[in-house]
Amino acid sequence: MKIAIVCYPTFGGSGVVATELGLELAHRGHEIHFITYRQPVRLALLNPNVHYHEVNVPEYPLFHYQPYELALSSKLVDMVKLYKIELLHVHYAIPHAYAGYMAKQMLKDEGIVIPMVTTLHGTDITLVGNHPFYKPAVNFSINKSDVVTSVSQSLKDDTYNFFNINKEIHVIPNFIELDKTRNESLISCQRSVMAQKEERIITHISNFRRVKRIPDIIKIFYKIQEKIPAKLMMVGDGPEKAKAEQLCSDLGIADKVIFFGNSNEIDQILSYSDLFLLPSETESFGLAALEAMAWSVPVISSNSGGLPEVNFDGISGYLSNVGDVDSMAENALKILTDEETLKQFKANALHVAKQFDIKNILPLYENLYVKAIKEA
Ligand code: GMT
Repeated sequence: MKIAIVCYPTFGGSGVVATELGLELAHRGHEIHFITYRQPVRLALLNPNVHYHEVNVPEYPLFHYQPYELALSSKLVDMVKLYKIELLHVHYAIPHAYAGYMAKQMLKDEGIVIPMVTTLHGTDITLVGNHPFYKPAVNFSINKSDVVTSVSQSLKDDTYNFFNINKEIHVIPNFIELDKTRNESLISCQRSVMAQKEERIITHISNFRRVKRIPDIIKIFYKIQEKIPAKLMMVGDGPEKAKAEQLCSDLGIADKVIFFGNSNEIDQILSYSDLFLLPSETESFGLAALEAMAWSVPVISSNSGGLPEVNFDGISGYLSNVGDVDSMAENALKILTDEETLKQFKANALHVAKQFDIKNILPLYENLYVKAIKEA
């Protein structure tokens, strides 16, 4: 199939999922066209089946806001015609589903019928999309999609609750590529640069937005390091980072916390981590938790949104109520203080992650694509 993938090219989960999906589809022989405003961070172009088309929005002083949707829908029309693309898969409703619908309409005028699959990722529904300023347009573009998927049952339920949706929503969970090679000597060498042998390494990765409850992470870590030697790896960047650095300094633990900023070394950092913290206010899925589990890292998380569908309580880690930092620290210590328990949780985390192997999930998308093209 010839498929156009529209996504955000940044470090965010929706862009990562879209990119990994496109790359795996390309490996399977499909022709994939990424259409977005910058090359996605995880996109390696060394594959003849992978194309990247940049959306340019010319600056014009008259426009207070540059019209990205307009440029995107025009680019979609042009690329569909040029490459004979058969299907659009848009990740994140805002504004991609909206722009995709406009492209479909323009193409229809020229006698070209193309189906559109929209994947809902979370913040497009739970945090941003149901704002009154966006809601009618988001509702409209979801209902006008030919196929709608969501990354968890929880997000599907939220979408039906917040919007007036007359379409079936297919739950297709996010996935992970498990065939990564572990280089044990490299791992132990990098680990020794970051921490002493006896220190447990605890990690958090996100875009440091408020929804991630960054201060909770610092508070949980503070309680952990009171009981056992430990280091905290904070990976990513965003609006809450400066405050988090200040909090570490106020608590006198700045020397035990490393702020990496945005990093392309996620796999390396996870490979030597002992525990992952994700106490978010909400997560439609929690891809970062799954990425950690794929590296055998147990997860301490909140129990909101789709997190219970990924992190299994008492198995791959523990879940607590949002904001209950005492319970999260207690659970972390339960895992970290005993070598055998840690070993068991690590094995469990990997075992659970295997359920989300891309090899199991990708055919679910392929089947929907085939059906959508047939029915278009
Ligand atoms: O979590 C973020 O801040 C980024 C956001 C995004 O749109 O990229 O992530 C959302 O989509 C991810 C991929 O499906 C999910 O794993 C995240 O849970 C979801 N974030 C939220 O729901 C807050």
